[in-house]
Amino acid sequence: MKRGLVPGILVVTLCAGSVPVWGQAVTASLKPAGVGSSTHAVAELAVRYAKARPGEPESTKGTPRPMTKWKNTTYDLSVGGANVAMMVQSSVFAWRLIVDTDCDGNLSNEKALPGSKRRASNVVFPAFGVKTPGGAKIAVRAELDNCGRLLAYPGRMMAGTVKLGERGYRIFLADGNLDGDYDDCGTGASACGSCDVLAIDMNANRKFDAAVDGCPEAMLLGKRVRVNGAYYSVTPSVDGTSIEMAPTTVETGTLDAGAPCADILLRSDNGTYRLCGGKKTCELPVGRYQPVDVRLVARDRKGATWVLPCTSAEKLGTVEIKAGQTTSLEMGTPLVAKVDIRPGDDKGTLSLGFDIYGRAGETYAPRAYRNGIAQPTPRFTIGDESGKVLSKGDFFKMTFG
Ligand SMILES: [Ca+2]
Ligand SMILES: [Ca+2]
Ligand SMILES: [Ca+2]
Repeated sequence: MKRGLVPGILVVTLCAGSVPVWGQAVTASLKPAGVGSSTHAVAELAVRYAKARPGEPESTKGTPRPMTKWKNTTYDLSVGGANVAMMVQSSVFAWRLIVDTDCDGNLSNEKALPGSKRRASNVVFPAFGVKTPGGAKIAVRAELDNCGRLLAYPGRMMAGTVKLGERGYRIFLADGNLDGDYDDCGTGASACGSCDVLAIDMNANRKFDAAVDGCPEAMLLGKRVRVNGAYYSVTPSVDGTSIEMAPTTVETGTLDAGAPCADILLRSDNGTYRLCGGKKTCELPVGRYQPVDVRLVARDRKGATWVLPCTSAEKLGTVEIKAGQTTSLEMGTPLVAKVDIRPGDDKGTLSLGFDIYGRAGETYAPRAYRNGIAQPTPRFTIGDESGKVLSKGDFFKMTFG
């Protein structure tokens, strides 16, 4: 950016591919806040799975006596560098969670936390604090899903209001990797639960939208964030009690996704961005990005929206955005459907696999969604030379013989 002065007038001249800097750095104070339904989108980015421990639950010292007809499962969760043993005791309509909150390897000195469940949702346990051998106290909460997996989330967040220009924005930080610190930045390759989480309600509707002006409102913590078109560097304090946001100059380039209707979430240490809303291109700060959530979106003649989710975007690799240049992302249509036939698990059976591949070899689900409703999976019919049908089925069953 170049600035030049003429009498009485500030002239701001922009080079191609850069964004101007306005305003001063601001620091917002953050205070602990509970996790509720309105902040669930933030918690989801911090989800981790506790590992079910093979073998008998009695291998944990001080295990409460198994309750008659109750199932006992022991899990291990890494919190602040310590291994925390957790036990779920469950019957048909009741659940208890016992956590080694003081990391002494003994569950007999712990209180059982009652779980609650609404219809088909997860069993939710109250938040609890883990005191690590290093002295940190880390808030955690856990949920048990319908497959018996124990999910762990931060038990609290840090919340406040940051003033950017004339507007105040609600802002949240979560200790996404449960290590007691709030300044762990992610990269393009970071997965949920491996670093910390930042959320900003950019459109002030008290919800965390999937995208506002090409940015998700809840994201893995990066070094930068774009809020309503302006870029800021982001520096949380280690203890999460404050966050500094400084307007910053950013060189930008263009991503061209080729497919006119792709919906792509792109992650990097520059922050997280989203190409969506029928746009073919978007502006991004210079850097390397990982496409992490990809969908193809199309409308039919009746105006219905069809979505085909990508099940593996690995083949897309990473995308480098260079200043003032356009980078093409080869992906999407034309799609190729492939059936692979292998011997089945049982003798005399064959297993049929069905996959849809995009231009870069990325894989799409064999099930599309029309206006948000899952459509039937593809079916197959096998006939002999005379046209007699020998077998038919759908690709979810995948085996015949
Ligand atoms: Ca204990
Ligand atoms: Ca952390
Ligand atoms: Ca919002």
